[in-house]
Amino acid sequence: MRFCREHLTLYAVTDRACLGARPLTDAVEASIRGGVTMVQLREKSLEVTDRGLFLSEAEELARICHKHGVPFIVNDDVKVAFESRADGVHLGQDDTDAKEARRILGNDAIIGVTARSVDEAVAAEAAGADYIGVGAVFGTATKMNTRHIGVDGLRAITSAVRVPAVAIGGVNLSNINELSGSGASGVAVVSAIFGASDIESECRELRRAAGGIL
Ligand code: TZP
Ligand code: MG
Repeated sequence: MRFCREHLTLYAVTDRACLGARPLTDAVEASIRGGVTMVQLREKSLEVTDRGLFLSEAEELARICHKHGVPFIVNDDVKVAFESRADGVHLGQDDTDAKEARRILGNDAIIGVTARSVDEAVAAEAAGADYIGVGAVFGTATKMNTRHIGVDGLRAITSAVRVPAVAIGGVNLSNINELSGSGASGVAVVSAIFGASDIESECRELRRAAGGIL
């Protein structure tokens, strides 16, 4: 799928810990009905404990996303991204290098890289990243080992690179307006989406808010 910065407007990043007993596939379908523009499967425990289940989940989400024309990205694991026919992969600083991921997944793949500083963002752009995930912009309980860089840190990064950047970390309806003028092309959201009691309507409101500030 051809990537454009509008795909970053409202980027849903999954976390089954937020869902309770609700099936992941239902949650992702609800988020798509609510208007998310890209979906990432993030499975921090399954990727270690049960790669078979990680892969079958990825295949199922890829099917759902493709049915709706929404790009589907796998977190961390280039092989699962390749085997599930995902549109791309999202890589942290300790994951596979973006150049190696490009070699494996090909020129059409969407490759995102997390950056928490200007240096990391410039290096990711030079390595061929299609977009940069920047954060944590606000405080978050979803990811422990992250640094809180604030909206100023986000602005410094968006000013330093040409590739689009998506803000991640603690983004919700009450703080999304603070990202206005930050240069971000969108927001990547975990708990405010998958922890919501009505995922579809939460996404609809987030999408409206994101459209207003970006
Ligand atoms: N990377 C930086 S912060 C974060 C990730 C994956 C977690 C964001 O989760 P939430 O629930 O939207 O704060
Ligand atoms: Mg990672």
